[in-house]
Amino acid sequence: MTRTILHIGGLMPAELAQLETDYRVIRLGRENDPEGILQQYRNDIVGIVTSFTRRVNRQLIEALPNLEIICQFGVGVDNIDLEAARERQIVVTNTPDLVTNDTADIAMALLLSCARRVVEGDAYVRVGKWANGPMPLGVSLSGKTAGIVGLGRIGQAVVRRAAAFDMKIAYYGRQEKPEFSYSYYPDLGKLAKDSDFMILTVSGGAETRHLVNADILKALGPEGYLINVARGSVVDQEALLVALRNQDIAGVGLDVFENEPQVPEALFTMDNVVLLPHVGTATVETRTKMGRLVLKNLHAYFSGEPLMTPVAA
Ligand code: 8YV
Repeated sequence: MTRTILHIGGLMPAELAQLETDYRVIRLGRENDPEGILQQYRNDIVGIVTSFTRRVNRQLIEALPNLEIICQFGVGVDNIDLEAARERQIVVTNTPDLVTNDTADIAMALLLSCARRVVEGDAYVRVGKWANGPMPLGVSLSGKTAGIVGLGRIGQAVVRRAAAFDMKIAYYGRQEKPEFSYSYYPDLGKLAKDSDFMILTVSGGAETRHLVNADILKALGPEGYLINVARGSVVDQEALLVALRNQDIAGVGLDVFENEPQVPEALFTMDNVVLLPHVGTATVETRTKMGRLVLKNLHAYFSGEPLMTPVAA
């Protein structure tokens, strides 16, 4: 029997083609009438493949009475209503570990871009400003404090990179991690105050929503930079715009936004801002591995084998 999988998001073309070889796949993004197609196949769909920008909410889960597994193409699962899945004993998988290094690289790219004005410098040369004189100076990374918010897998990978740039390391998290000797701050405001660069690598979701608010940004201060490779929801975006306008902080490097792919236009005209379109995992190698892991999880589940990377229920 060919099983029916609802594809909502994620996967590179080769893995999507493989999915279509192995299963009957409903590609929601290609349907003119997604509601109608869901209605038509609601009893057949046993699995969902999705990615961060696509919501798998309670309404969708409840509309699919035979849904058994949701496979996330990514590590963060804050787009999935885990509670609704748990109630129905629907299995959820994600793609941890694979995404760690590339995401940490993007954190460093943003860090360097902000501190050394890389993006601004590129534009400076291209528009011919250089001939009229040098551009404004940047700031050094070495000797500065990187304040990591969330010392999980990605946070630790950022730490390794920041340490190689001779930065001091401090971190905030729910709990101290005694296996690391970096300075632990149970108070985010204090970490912000002592950080030159505050780097967000914490998970998204209700628990971390607007963790970085106006007070935290004030504490970061006019010489502090904010780097976000976590989730847009972690930062109060309105408060961030105010802080940038008032020069309460020195600058910001963002790979993620509150309502992707919408980005507040106010950011487009600010110099002290570097913007990326959520590319933390956007390399051929990583996206391919993520897709293969999605396929492996699906295969394991339907073969009755242990899942590769289940999300804890
Ligand atoms: C996205 C991510 O899933 O891993 C995560 O949590 O945010 C990313 O890998 C990716 O952009 C695919 O949508």
